[in-house]
Amino acid sequence: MRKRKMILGLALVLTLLSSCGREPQDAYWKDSDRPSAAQAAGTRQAENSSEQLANAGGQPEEAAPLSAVPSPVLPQGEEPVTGADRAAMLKAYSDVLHGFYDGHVDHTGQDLGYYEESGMGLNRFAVYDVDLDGQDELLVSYTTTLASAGVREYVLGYDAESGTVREEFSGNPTVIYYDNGVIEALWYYNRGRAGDVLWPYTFWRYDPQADAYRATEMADAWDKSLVEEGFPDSADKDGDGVVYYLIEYGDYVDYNSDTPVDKSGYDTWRESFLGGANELPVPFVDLDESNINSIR
Ligand SMILES: [Ca+2]
Ligand SMILES: [Ca+2]
Repeated sequence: MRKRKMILGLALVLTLLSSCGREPQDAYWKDSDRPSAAQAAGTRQAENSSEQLANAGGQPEEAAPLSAVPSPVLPQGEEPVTGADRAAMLKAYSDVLHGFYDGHVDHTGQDLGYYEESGMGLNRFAVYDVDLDGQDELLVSYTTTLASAGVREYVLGYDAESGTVREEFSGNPTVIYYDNGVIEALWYYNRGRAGDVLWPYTFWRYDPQADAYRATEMADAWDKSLVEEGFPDSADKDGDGVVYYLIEYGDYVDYNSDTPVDKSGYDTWRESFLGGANELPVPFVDLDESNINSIR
């Protein structure tokens, strides 16, 4: 009997040891895959889940380029949330935050997973009027999971009429918000030919009618020093060995058949989204009990 207990005990120890050293099946989020702070601050790029879908051969929503974004502007027929409605809004936001914090689920109840070793403190949120429509959104950045689909940043709005929280934007973290309704969202990976030139990204634009952001166009680059064969020298007018690919959201970059532009064309394109815009100082705080309670 004693011998059997010893064997059982040994088996338990071995099981614990092996599970300590084993990564979960769905773990493929690695720090090396993420843009560094310097990359994010320098070239300012990003990604979102629908892009992963596009890159994986899925069916992302159609690109919907919008004309110039008026700002700030309320969606037609909407009033700023004030008074009792604001209290209800903050209660709804608080409930959503508790979902992330306590249950590791997003506003729809989807389980995002939780990687304990990274600690809940890495997650952040803000209550802030990021789309400049006159009412505060709830922004949540959730990264403490090994499930790649669980690593997300959300902009959630509140519908006072139905008393519900709904999504205005979601993508992978490393998102830059501008004061003209534009979002710059870095892709999940930079595994093409852009190297250190830029981290591929997508521009989203706020649509006041929908009170939501829409993905519009994406930027990628080809650094000749990484891949020389087939490099489109004819497009590289300034001869610096770099050309840029500007494509519609949902499309794929085909380095062999797409027509690239040079730096000046890229700058003009970027200016068409960001000309005169400033980065918004979104006041993110740690996702913890005390900060969640402080919003109510
Ligand atoms: Ca707003
Ligand atoms: Ca060039």
